[in-house]
Amino acid sequence: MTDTPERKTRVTSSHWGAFEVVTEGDRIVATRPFAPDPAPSRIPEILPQAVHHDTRVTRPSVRRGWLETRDRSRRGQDDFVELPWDEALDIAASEIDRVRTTHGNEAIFGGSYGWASAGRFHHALSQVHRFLNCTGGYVASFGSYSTGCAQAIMPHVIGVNFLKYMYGAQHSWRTIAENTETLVMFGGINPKNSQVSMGGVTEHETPGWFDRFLQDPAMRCINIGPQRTDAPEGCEWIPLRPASDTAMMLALAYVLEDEGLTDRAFLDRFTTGFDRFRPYLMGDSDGTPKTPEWAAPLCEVDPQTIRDLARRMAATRTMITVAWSLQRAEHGEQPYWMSMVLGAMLGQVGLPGGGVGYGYGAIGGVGKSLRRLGGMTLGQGQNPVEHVIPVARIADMLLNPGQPYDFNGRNAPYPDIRLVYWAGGNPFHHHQDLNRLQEAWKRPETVIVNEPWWTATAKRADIVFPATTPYEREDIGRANLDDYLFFMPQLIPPVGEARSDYEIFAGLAERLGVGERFTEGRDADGWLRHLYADFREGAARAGVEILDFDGLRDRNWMRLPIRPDEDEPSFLTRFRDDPDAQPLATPSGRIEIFSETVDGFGYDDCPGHPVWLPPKEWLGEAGTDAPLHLVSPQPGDKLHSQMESALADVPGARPETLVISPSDANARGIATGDLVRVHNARGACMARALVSGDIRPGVVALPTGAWYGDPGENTDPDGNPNVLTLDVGTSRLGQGSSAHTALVDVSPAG
Ligand SMILES: Nc1nc2c(c(=O)[nH]1)N[C@H]1C(S)=C(S)[C@@H](COP(=O)(O)OP(=O)(O)OC[C@H]3O[C@@H](n4cnc5c(=O)[nH]c(N)nc54)[C@H](O)[C@@H]3O)O[C@H]1N2
Ligand SMILES: Nc1nc2c(c(=O)[nH]1)N[C@H]1C(S)=C(S)[C@@H](COP(=O)(O)OP(=O)(O)OC[C@H]3O[C@@H](n4cnc5c(=O)[nH]c(N)nc54)[C@H](O)[C@@H]3O)O[C@H]1N2
Ligand SMILES: [Mo]
Repeated sequence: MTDTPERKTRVTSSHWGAFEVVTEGDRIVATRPFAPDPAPSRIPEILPQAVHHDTRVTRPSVRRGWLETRDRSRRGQDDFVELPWDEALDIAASEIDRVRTTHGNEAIFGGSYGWASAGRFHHALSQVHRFLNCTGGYVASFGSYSTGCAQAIMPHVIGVNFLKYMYGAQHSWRTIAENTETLVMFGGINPKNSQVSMGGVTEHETPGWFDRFLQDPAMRCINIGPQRTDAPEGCEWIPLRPASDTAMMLALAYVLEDEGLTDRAFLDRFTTGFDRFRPYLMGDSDGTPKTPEWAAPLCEVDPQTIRDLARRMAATRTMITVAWSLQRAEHGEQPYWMSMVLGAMLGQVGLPGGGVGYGYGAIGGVGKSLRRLGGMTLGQGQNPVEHVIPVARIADMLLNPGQPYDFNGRNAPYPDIRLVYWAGGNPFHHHQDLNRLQEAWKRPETVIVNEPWWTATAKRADIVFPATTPYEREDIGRANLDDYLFFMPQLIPPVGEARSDYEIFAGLAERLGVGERFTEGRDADGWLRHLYADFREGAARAGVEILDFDGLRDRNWMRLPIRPDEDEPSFLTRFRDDPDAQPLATPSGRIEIFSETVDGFGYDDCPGHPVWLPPKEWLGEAGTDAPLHLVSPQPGDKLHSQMESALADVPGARPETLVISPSDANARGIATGDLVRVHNARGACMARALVSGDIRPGVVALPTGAWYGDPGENTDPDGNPNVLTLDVGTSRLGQGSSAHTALVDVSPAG
């Protein structure tokens, strides 16, 4: 008898969209595009290799030094002892119990940031937070590496939760296509980044919309930033020094004011504080008028270009868009606030196709016009511990227990963390200044990680539980910014002894005496049906009929009829229609050009109105030891560090590619394909050079996503830019990540 494994093709969903998966018996052998997607991502092509890669964690593993002597110093350099599940769960549960009884739950950090995988129930972050809440709570984290700074500053300016604004109140692509004449994109809009979206993006629309914009003779699309490739081919490009956008925006504002192009009526009716800002803009308060000639040496954009652009912006329907990257830098609050001030001065906020928008292109869902359906979220319960740190301040917290820090008007001491639990993220890829994090990581007594792969973080943990990938368990795929619904079938059995995060936490909860509280008596299937029934009821109330659970399981996926024929007016449109009846939720009820609240915090790094503040590291102050500005954008071929081990196997793929301008490359004798060393005082990594005229001289770009080499290695071999980046908060207000603030040099290697 010959054993031919059965071949099956099924659809699943992921952060980068839906795709077909071909299995043969226990193995994933291929993936294929999902037919309804007009521009499918190629990210899943590497999946078969990644899922079965020998870097999978296959058994519960405990670090030898920790097991034997509770050593803290050798994280990342030690070997691991594999243990049976019961034994490993016993050890982890008694350690959690020891820490919470000895030091209280304030000594447990469960902020556990990361993208994990798509799927509503097996969402690792919800699982770890729910579990820790059941055990008495944990120190949590606020915001994200993506938009933490914007989430802190923008409510002061427009009185709304930033994410709500971005996902619910911005113009749709269609509105832009029909109305916008000038699209001014600070940091570009990159279809490469809109390949992904939290929880999934099924129809990738961004490239299609740009095809339409670029064919429209009445529309101009202008990318302002260090790289031409940040916007689709065919867009205009104004090369600009990184971190100088606020200077450019101020100069645009100056031209409007100087030439009588400011919309005074709009400012009077819909904003507050222009009178406090104007003296700074015109130079009355500091003797420096923010003219194009003032801005030119800062941003290295010709004054005439700035004047022409300001005039065109005032004369046409103009939409300003700002990439998230601009606030992922020191003083990232300023370009965000200033862009809204500029939009207000143009008087087009709330008009179709006018005003200001954030994060178009950052992820696939921004600009999709859809009716919202709530639900299908696993309840996380209540966290009895109140302390929440800004997410990107993790190393500061571990290094400075008990030390006070500022955050958005609050001053509090950092908690004293003894135990770190991480599930669904990879801080040794995502955090800044990894050599510093490596030092901070020696502080906690215990680090527990759930991970499918031996990532740089798993290697630096004390207890590692092997987690399944979404292909090894059943789930429901559904994202708020998407109009599809998926049953995500279990495609293969768990690799090795992997268990879902849910099973892992259920095992720990039981040992800690809160099993029933965590599971509520349901198994995974019970939870899926429970969450789905809730969602289906909510959808029915909203007039949307969907298949029942078993129907969806049979059909694998369905499209949801939630695309409206016409866009609903956003809150800014309603505000514009009647600012007295529909005020903003700011203290003044209006757009705050000057904020008494922010001013009252007394922060010199984020005063009461937007100002030009150079960051610690930028081209304006580059010395000879580090003369180049490093930007570290998102990788085009994957999501962050996910599936890194399989991608790294592709011949020539590692180290990562560093884009460098012809003049900077020539000055160093570097050609395309050469191995180079990228370095500064914080660290060094290898990279492979790509010499390109699409990047501004003085700037180099190295994408994020490589893992981080072993401790003791002088130079990271794979090209993780975070050995070079600066680990400081954006300001005392936002305390976001400053990943795009870094000066480096590049040298030929070998
Ligand atoms: N220099 C620089 N650094 C940056 C950025 C930058 O622009 N420049 N960007 C920052 C931003 S915006 C972000 S969002 C972060 C991203 O940083 P992360 O979100 O931490 O990156 P990922 O690689 O997506 O990490 C997710 C991890 O979860 C694991 N995982 C997947 N599914 C599951 C699961 O079901 N269970 C468990 N337990 N684990 C699972 C994956 O294997 C992976 O290791 O990086 C930040 N870092
Ligand atoms: N394929 C893929 N797509 C992704 C991700 C991924 O991992 N892979 N990650 C997703 C996540 S978590 C996020 S948060 C978003 C991030 O979305 P963004 O923040 O928009 O993306 P980045 O790639 O960090 O940066 C975009 C560009 O900003 C430019 N830039 C840097 N500094 C400056 C500056 O000071 N001024 C100007 N004008 N431009 C500047 C750089 O040239 C860079 O290429 O992307 C998402 N999309
Ligand atoms: Mo992000």
